[in-house]
Amino acid sequence: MQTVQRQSISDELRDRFESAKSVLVLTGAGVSAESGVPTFRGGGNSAVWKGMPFDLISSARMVERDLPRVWEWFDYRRTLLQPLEPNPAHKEIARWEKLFQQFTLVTQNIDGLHQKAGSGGVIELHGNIWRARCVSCHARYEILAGERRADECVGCGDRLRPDVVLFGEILPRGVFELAAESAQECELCIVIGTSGIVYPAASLPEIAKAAGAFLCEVNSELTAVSELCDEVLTGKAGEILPMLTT
Ligand code: BV8
Repeated sequence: MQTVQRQSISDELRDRFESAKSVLVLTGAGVSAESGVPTFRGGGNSAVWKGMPFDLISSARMVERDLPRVWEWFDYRRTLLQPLEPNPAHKEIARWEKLFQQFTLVTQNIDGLHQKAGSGGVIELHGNIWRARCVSCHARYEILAGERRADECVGCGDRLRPDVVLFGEILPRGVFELAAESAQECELCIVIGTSGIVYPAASLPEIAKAAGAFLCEVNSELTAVSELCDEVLTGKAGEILPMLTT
């Protein structure tokens, strides 16, 4: 079935947005693009750093093989992120939190920009770049912008690693289950700025749809999720999302 791409909100979506009691929002790198955060895929090719594809440098294997190089990659991304601010898409989503009885925001992003925009209770599926964790006792440490980060755990002295979920690693206990529960219960699921390729995150729209939710996508291009959707809004998240409340 040909996916119909819209630039304006249908009456059906507006009605469902205004009447829904339980809403799930899933975001990916595209929601931070207008803040200046590079996405991983776009324009057909995927991010490469110093000759290494991102899903290799961001993998469990690399932590075992060369943790200092993994830190170099995440230190570089933190310096990029530090001056960046939330954009209208983040701010709009933060406003939605108060509009619904049950509102769940699930993100694949590790940039912390949803929280900076005022969103609370954000389910971070893949961790957060502003945290480190001990490889053996799993103690967590905040990394402050502009400050030198620690290498060792003050508790047990072992090495610290980025507190993010790398490829080949399972998600933190209970985090995906919490998101899947909300997907099962929501009446409206809005998928924003994700290519829908990375699992298990990409299974959340499938769970919501199978449970009878109205599935809507906001993305600047068609994705692996589009054909599953009841409504596909094509354009920039920062321009489209405010249309839902005006
Ligand atoms: C796991 C943190 C158990 C680190 C990340 C099933 C099938 C196939 C493969 C697998 C499978 N199950 C598991 C796998 C393996 C793997 C996987 O999914 N591989 C993919 C590549 C096929 N999954 C895993 O390894 C997961 N763990 O399954 O554990 C296990 C263990 C061992 C073996 C098997 C199973 C862990 C995955 C998490 C990895 N960590 N991030 C870091 O950031 O470096 S993933 C990272 O990449 C992000 O968090 C995000 O999830 C993903 C990037 O995707 P997006 O966010 O969608 O970004 P992308 O650039 O792709 O797209 C941006 C979109 O925005 C585009 O569509 C663009 O059009 C749009 N856009 C751009 N600008 C705008 C816009 N839209 C609107 N407005 C704009 N302005």
